[in-house]
Amino acid sequence: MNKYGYRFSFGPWNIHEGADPFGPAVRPALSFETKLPIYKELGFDAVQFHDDDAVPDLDGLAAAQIAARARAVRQMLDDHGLIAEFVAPRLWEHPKTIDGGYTSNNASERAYAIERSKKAADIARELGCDLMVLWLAREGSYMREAKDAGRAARQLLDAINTLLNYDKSIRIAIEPKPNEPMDLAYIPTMGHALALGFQAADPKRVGVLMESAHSILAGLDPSDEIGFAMAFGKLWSVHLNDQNGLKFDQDRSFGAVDLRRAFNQVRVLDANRFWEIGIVGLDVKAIRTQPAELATKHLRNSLQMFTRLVELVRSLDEGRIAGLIATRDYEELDWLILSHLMGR
Ligand code: 3MF
Ligand code: MG
Repeated sequence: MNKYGYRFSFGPWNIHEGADPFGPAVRPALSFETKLPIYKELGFDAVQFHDDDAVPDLDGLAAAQIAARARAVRQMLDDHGLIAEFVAPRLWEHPKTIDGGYTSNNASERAYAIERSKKAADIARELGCDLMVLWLAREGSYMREAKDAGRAARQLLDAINTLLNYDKSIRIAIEPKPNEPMDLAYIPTMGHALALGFQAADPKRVGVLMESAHSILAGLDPSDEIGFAMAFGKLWSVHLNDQNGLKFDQDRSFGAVDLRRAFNQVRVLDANRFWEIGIVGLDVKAIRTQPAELATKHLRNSLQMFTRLVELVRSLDEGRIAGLIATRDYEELDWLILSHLMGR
């Protein structure tokens, strides 16, 4: 926890080997055990999990084996003074998810996606957390005519209802993203995610996770996406990072591309007391050129950036801002914010 009461998290995938679609790994893989001590060293409090980050090869395991392995991971977390923030079913790597999970055109593949998600809920329970994140990676299309967007929306709702019914205490946070790996995803924005959640059988247990890069890729402003979700008490987690325009999902360090955009995300989180609601997740990746022994600085930078921006947010002259709004002097407001970010 930082001095302002915020807690921080990342996933084991955020310390990674640097492979990209055009080249192999450039850094050695670290085991989960090796990554764990790094959390506290860098000032983090919580771990985000894919189901198979916690229980590798879970497809071949029986329920009791999955539970036993998850309990062992819980013990490792306890030993390091860490908690689990959420578990996300990884529905985009298995051969049965090539055409999507819940919205696959094949019934047995859809059934696989549901069974796999139930296992993720079981793992979350064993890890002592009640939050499941659904990044709906392949729930979309490359070929408009191959799927049906309306049917897909109903299938996604059915899947969410099935999970809410399977585990009566799980909460689900949908993580929207407009593209990549799919050409077009069915739940591209906060608005789509919230609309789906409000239709659910138990809407109180469905919220959202906002990822900065995903909002930017959708052509939207992340702070407005945060504000929209928080207006309805629905922002339960964030993946703060940064993104240089409309290209591949970069997962750059928070604030590395657009400082003012990062500042505004922190400002709306802080105004809505996010520290009382959730954990600040940083879904950032070291750039491929970073040497292995220096490949956690993106996490340090992102956490420090958040804390420094909280300080800037709280030292803003809010009275002066209100005055400039009253006189509609938005150019002076522009200058006030820019001067503040530049330190004078
Ligand atoms: C993809 C993502 C994912 C999700 C993760 C947890 C690998 O763009 O952001 O990171 O955050 O699967 O939901
Ligand atoms: Mg993410």
